[in-house]
Amino acid sequence: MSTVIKGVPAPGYNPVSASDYIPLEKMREIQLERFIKVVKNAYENVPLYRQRLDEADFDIHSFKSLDDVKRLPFTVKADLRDTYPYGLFARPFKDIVRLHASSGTTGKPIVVAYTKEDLAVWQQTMCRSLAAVGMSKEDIVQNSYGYGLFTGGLGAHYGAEGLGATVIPTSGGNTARQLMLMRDFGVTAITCTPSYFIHLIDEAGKMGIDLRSLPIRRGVFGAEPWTEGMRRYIEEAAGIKAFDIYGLSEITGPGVGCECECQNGLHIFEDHYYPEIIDPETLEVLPDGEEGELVLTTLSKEAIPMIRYRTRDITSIMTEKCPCGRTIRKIARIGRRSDDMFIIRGVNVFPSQIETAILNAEKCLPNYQIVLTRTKGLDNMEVQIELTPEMFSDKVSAMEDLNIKFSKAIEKIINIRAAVRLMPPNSIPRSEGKAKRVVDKRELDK
Ligand code: DLL
Repeated sequence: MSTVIKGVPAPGYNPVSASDYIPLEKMREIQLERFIKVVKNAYENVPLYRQRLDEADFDIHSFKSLDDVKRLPFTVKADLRDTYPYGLFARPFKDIVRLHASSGTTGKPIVVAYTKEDLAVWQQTMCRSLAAVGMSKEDIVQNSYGYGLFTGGLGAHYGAEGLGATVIPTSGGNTARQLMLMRDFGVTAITCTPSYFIHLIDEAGKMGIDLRSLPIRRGVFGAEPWTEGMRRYIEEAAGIKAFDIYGLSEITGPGVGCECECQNGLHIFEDHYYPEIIDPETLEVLPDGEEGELVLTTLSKEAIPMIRYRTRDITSIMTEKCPCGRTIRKIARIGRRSDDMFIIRGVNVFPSQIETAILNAEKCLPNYQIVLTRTKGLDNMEVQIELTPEMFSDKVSAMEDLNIKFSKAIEKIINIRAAVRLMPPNSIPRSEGKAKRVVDKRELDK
């Protein structure tokens, strides 16, 4: 499905990006036209949507402008779980060519499906993502997102291939081998989770490989929240430019949005994904610039249309024009999910706040874990921070000073004192995919 508008030039940019420059009014027309089609598809082919739309008294013939979107009911993750595995499919299996699944923390995974056309759109938005960060067919891309049911591996793979780049499908894991290949194959760009790249930096140091001396220039990191502090660390330690890419299985996978070379906000590929920001309490749509929960509608997905899907990801739609010239809107970096938040002694805390505090306080690796326990009904939070060998000292007073420094930095941001435990190098478990930042033992302890 090509949305390239003839006559809209994108000089100097990869032709795959032409849809990123569609004039605003034209884009709204495309969105409305596709929105109506998607709702029709959902109504006609998915019993749950038919029931919801009838309950909401939504008559498709009354869908005349994007303002009418507000009248559509929301979809939530539980809808996918409740209709497990195939209840939201709008196409028969003869038209479906791939399934992916996202494992939740509890119970059954959610299942997502794609027609051939859906895969073509996904590849296109991934191509546009990689082109936006300056990648091209000249690149040799190491794809260390996990291959399999997770959408990261195949999503990035086909995107890079579509761009004409050379893909090395390493998947996650076997870190020493990854580093050997990166060096020997002259890798110029990597795609993986930011936490896995931190691990690669760490291991490279141990193997005596200086990433800054290798040809690698770009990294496209996503699938989990990461901070500006982490970006600074990665860019300095590896001598690359680090870019943020966003997506979720329910909507397609990676490539719903991606940063451009300006590294300030992620452009949403608005011709395929319609973004809204809502107040998660009142469910009111918020104006651009205000922070709230991101709600996404797939504008071209055939196999599973998603109407006003509540992502739980907290961000805002940015109001300023991007200097890169793209007309598609941007969202601010997603630092947190509404369900990531934990409450400790009445205070709402997000792991990204702890990460910012740690990285502001000291030049250390962003390897940390937050352990929550409950003793006699009282919640305790311990922030375990891994030290680098250089930070480690056998002087007790030096370690105490460091502990106080971290503790104060955390208190400054979240307003409560946290117990800090300094951990020896390599003691916090590494992940090949998404890092586990919070270990909540409160249910177990009571
Ligand atoms: O993580 C898809 C993906 C793969 C995105 C590779 C980017 C790169 P899920 O496993 O379904 O899909 O997880 C989706 O991960 O709702 C966010 O909470 C979080 N997430 C994804 N990208 C980012 C990001 C993939 N750049 C969930 N920043 C989403 C913050 C992110 N959180």
